[in-house]
Amino acid sequence: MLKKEFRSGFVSLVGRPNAGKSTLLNYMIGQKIAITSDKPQTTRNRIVGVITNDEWQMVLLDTPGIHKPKDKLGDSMVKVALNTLNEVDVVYYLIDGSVPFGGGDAFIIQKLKEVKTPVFLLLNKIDLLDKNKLLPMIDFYRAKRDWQEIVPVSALKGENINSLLEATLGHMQKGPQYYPEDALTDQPERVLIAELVREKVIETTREEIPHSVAVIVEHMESRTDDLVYIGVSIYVERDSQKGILIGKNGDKLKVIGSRARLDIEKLLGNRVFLELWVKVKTDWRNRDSLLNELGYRQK
Ligand SMILES: Nc1nc2c(ncn2[C@@H]2O[C@H](COP(=O)(O)OP(=O)(O)OP(=O)(O)O)[C@@H](O)[C@H]2O)c(=O)[nH]1
Ligand SMILES: [Mg+2]
Repeated sequence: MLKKEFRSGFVSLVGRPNAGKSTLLNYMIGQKIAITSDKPQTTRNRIVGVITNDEWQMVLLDTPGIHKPKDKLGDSMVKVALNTLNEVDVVYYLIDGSVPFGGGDAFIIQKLKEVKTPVFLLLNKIDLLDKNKLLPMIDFYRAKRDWQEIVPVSALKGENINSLLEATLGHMQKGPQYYPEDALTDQPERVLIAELVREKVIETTREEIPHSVAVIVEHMESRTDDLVYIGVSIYVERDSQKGILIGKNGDKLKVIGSRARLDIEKLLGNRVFLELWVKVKTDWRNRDSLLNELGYRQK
């Protein structure tokens, strides 16, 4: 029997902050490779997720939420997202179906009108919706643009993701296997670890702090066969934020550390000794050299 020709392609996930892009990426990959949170602007970089089988490979690109930038980090995040639109075979434009249409989505739809790539409109979070609202909502969005597909989904519950995959496969062309068959992501282990720490900081803080935090793994070494030592710096922008993050008697930092350690141990399959330092880097979100050092793309 003749083997079918191998197919492959790229899909970019774009949308406003909090639409559920990273949740969808994790669901489709079957593992947590992107951190998620209920606070906007969680993802700061393009994150590759790979699905491979004998017949095809799909490379998904999770991107930062498109928003009105207030600093250089924000500029870079929005550019990262918009730059993917013309590089891929399919764009998934995720809408949070549980919040009203607003200027942010009007801006993205305008941008999408300028690209030739097929765009799937994904109405996400349908688990939160009254089913009677779905059809009128689909009609509302149908009038906004000529979408390749409109797919209601729940990234959190995994609803309708199989039909989404089927529809997407129709756009994969004959092509190479871009990543090894066992690759799930392009992120190095140290980045995954730093991101898990950042996720716990976002989870346990409010207002400006989640946006003011950057995390770097400084040291990582095996101390014994089953114990890895990991030293991590958490950067904030002001002394007052450092105080909040450490908390009374170091309590807050302890919570962050123990939650992060559990996730990191799961990731590495090893016991972990995690040491966290909080440091101040004034206004790092507007300083090119620091943005580069912290791994946030500048284009
Ligand atoms: N109920 C429900 N919640 C969802 C769904 N998808 C995502 N969420 C929640 O929405 C919040 C935002 O999800 P993320 O995946 O971090 O959103 P994002 O689009 O990656 O956000 P940014 O990285 O900030 O652009 C999280 O609290 C998720 O648990 C869904 O289908 N249903
Ligand atoms: Mg995200």
